[in-house]
Amino acid sequence: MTAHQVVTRIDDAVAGHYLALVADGDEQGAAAFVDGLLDDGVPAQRLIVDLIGATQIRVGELWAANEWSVAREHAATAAAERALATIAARTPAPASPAFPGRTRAPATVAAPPARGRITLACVDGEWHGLPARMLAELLRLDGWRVDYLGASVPGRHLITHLHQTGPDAVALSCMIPTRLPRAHAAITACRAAGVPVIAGGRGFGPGGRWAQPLGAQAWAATGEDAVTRLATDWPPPYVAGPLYSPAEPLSADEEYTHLTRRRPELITTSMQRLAASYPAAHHYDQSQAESTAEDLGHLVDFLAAALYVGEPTIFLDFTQWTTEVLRARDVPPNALRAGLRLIRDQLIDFPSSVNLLDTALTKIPQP
Ligand code: B12
Repeated sequence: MTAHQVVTRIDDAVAGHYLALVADGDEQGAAAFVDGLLDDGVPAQRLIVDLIGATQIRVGELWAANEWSVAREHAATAAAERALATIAARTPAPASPAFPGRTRAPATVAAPPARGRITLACVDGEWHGLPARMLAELLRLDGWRVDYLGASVPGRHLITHLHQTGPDAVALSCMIPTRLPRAHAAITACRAAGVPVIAGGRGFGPGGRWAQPLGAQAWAATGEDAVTRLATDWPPPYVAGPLYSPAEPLSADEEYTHLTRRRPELITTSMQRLAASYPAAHHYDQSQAESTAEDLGHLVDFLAAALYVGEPTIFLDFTQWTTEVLRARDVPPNALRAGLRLIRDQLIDFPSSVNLLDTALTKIPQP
């Protein structure tokens, strides 16, 4: 594709060219390409959703299939962030009070009326910052003043920020269900501070099924849905009553607490016993041992989240996905099986945990 070809929509050639740029970690190239597409008249929203977002999902598939290293994924994500920043720089900003009439950037899009102020944050421990950044730009384009707080925002800092800025809404992003307990705490605190919460991100489950039980007043599947919801149906009606009322109210609460408290010990003991049940681990180098310990940590975290929400699929989907990720890296299913058994053996007095671990074990393919 040459620079002077005029592009009006995002087709395979455009997507392929952009993927090649981010695959090469070419931040400048990705930014310049997006800049050119804006010049051609492709709407910023389409670039954010159909180009940057769709490519990021493809990046994830390439990483999961072991075609890309984590470093290459990080470089691609950095290039995507630069591309988003380019779009932001081309978006009209409010006039600066110090220089009335001067905007911070040349206005290439007609400024929509201001809708209000919104705080956007990723839940504590949630490092998937890009989807939230995409949402921030979509909301900005729709006329919101967005305070984007970024990845992993501790709940107490979020609340301090709310008191300082008095927003009309909080948008809370959670991409992995292991962060749901923290999301629950943050939502509860935001509501106590009198600010309604819209939740989003795939961590809230299919159809956002855990958003409302955890107290969020609204949920949206995509950034564009969130824009519509906030523009047409906000603030949501006040609903009194308990914030958490799932069908099975925190039935495994005690097990969850135990798991989270004993997390370090569960991992250390599993690592000490691993070679006895999975002999290949005898020859692990430092980095293999570290990533195994990290994987065990994820297993414990997903197990804990499944217990917290009372939803087995959180754990079972993760073990299925991990089986595939390990397979792509030539790690046989027996390694995962050994890890699950080692955790199980330490939780023998905890029936919900044992039940979940046993179910996961039956689903791992036999050698
Ligand atoms: C890039 C990436 C990473 C990067 C993140 C870099 C960054 N700065 O963002 C890194 C390497 C850090 C990472 C780490 C991990 N990741 Co990751 N990651 C991804 C990946 C490939 C892309 C995420 C992304 O940007 N998607 C693009 C956007 C467009 O996706 P989207 O969901 O459609 O976004 C929209 C909505 O979610 C919504 N939305 C998002 N937030 C909000 C908020 C509100 C309020 C609203 C209304 C809407 C909304 O709007 C967005 C725009 O339309 C996804 C796979 C995927 N398919 O998404 C996995 C994925 C999210 N990761 C996953 C996992 C498991 C992990 C790790 C645990 C992996 C590991 N073993 O180490 C760690 C956990 C880190 C942590 N604690 O946060 C899983 C989560 C599984 C699950 N749901 O159970 C996924 C889904 C991969 C998979 N299984 O297929 N990851």
